[in-house]
Amino acid sequence: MKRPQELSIDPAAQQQIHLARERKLPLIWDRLESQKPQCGFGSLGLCCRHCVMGPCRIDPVGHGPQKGVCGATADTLVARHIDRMIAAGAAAHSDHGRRPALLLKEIAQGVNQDYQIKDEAKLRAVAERLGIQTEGKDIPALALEVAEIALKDFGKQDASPLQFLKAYAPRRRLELWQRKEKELFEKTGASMGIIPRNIDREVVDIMHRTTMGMDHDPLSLLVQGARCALADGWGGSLIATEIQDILFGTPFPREIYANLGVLKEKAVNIVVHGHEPILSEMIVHVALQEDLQTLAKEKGAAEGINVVGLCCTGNEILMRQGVPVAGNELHSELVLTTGVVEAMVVDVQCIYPSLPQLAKCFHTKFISTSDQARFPGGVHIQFFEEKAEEIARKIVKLAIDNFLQRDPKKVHIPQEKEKARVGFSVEALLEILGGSVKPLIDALAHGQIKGIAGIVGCNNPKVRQDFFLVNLCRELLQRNILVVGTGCWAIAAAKHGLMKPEAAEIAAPGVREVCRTLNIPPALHMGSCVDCSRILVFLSAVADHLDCDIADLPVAGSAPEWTTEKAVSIGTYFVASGVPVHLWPEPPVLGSPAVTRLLTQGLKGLLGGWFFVEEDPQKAAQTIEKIILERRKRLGLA
Ligand code: XCC
Ligand code: SF4
Repeated sequence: MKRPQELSIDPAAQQQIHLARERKLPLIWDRLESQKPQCGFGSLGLCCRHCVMGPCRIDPVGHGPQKGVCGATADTLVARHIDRMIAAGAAAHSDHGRRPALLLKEIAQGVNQDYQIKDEAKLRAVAERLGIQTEGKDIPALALEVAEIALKDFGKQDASPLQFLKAYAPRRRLELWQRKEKELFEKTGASMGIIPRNIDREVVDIMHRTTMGMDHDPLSLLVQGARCALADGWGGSLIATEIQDILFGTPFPREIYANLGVLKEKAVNIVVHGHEPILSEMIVHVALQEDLQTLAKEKGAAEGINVVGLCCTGNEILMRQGVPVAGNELHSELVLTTGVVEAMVVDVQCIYPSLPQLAKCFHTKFISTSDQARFPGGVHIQFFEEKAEEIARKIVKLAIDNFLQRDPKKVHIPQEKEKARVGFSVEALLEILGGSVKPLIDALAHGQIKGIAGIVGCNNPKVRQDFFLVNLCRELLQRNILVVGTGCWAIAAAKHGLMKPEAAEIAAPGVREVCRTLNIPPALHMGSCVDCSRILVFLSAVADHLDCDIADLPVAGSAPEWTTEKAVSIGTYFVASGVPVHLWPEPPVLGSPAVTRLLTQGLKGLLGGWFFVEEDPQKAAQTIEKIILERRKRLGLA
């Protein structure tokens, strides 16, 4: 059995793992052990269950079958599988984006009274960007038009590009996608589209084309994969970010605390976990209401109610409300083992189904709220946007009532918490830079900053928690590469002190100087996973300013502890937008050398980005540096 220190570099996690073992509470790492050895066919992408002539598998070493019952080859199996991962990931982000779009429409029409539009300036900016005539129109009228364009991007039936993509992608990139569509047709005689038409349709297209007896060509499968991923990045995720900003406010820099130490022994602790901010914003709001705070104190919680976040729901309220974040994905079980969580309230995505059982070992109420995410063993309180405040109050009251059930003998809160400066939306970055990207471009041009790397994505129990996320970041900073990012990386960076302005000390002199001058940390928190769209929008601003393509910029990305299908979609839309992307662990594609070659080399000529796999943070940083230096050279920079 591995020691806690081998499972996580986070001292708070180590303590809780140790504690859980003493009390014989099963954790995610134990279940990973119990799955070993994991299926070799699955790991290589060489199995298929798309029809009941199967399940089929293909022998990677050539002794067993080389074709599925229908005749599908390894190349088909692997490409189809990666496509379905992209479709699932894009579906998750985009279905999330649909909710704020619908809510915006309901607010505009006066159907929903529980929410208001908080950021009118952002609404105007988005409307203008979408080409809406804004003059003389009031807020509800503008909101309705923006919501309708967003919803149309989910459902329009013509083949024109998504309106959000057209309004936000850089000029040169749009031209490149169009040119490449033509080139593909000239070369192959087959029509292959890169530019997404309708967010839902690109997901459906993949589900259709990957059924038995449809698309068997790895190239055409991967091109559709790219199109679907682009519908996520420049569509569903972007819509989520932009409309959430309109509804709840665009993030601006603020100080917060991160790690399990944000839990309070003398307060009613409510952990909100998942991805969508619609419910959690309301929980934060009602938890501040006088009568509920008083009620909590009457029950003996001297410090009232303490709402803390986890994962991306955590990131959303962290960025906008300054709510402390208890941890990233691998903290989601550990937070329960502190024994002080009165309620864990979840919405959608990345919520381990093990949580309700674990909650039962304590007094904790595990409360699911989404019609799309039910958890046997937990409590379900159905959330409806139009009754948001009432439902949020009910949830908070339940947590307060539960305070008296807490067992003091089971309480252990680690002391660890770190200060972090977060909230770097594109708007915030532009303000810091004085209104334009030019100062940043100058710093890049003079070599003060060599390049920019985005680190995104999850924790994965196959990787020592936060080890790769943190060390890759350090390695890049030491190479004068500025780091931005989202998701569980961002929480890791906050927990480990990389988001304090003082962390600039560990960076090489150029980045250090820039951070000191601007009073920013060297690792910039840009939000939740759907907020990877903020990185796209920022790259777009830089590319348009230079009148070049994203593929010309000295930038690269990484998802070094990735877990979910959503991460595959994110990686793919960065690649399809011209950004090379590092991955660890390796994706299940190695069973097809042809598909592997396409992903690691072939896509470069087509889309400007490509994937590479590397197990070691230092080596990954070296490769990213090399890519950045090559791109600088091509741009004519020293
Ligand atoms: Fe989920 Fe977004 Fe991954 Fe974390 S980083 S494990 S997706 S919470 Ni997106
Ligand atoms: Fe097997 Fe082909 Fe059916 Fe897949 S689609 S399960 S490879 S027969």
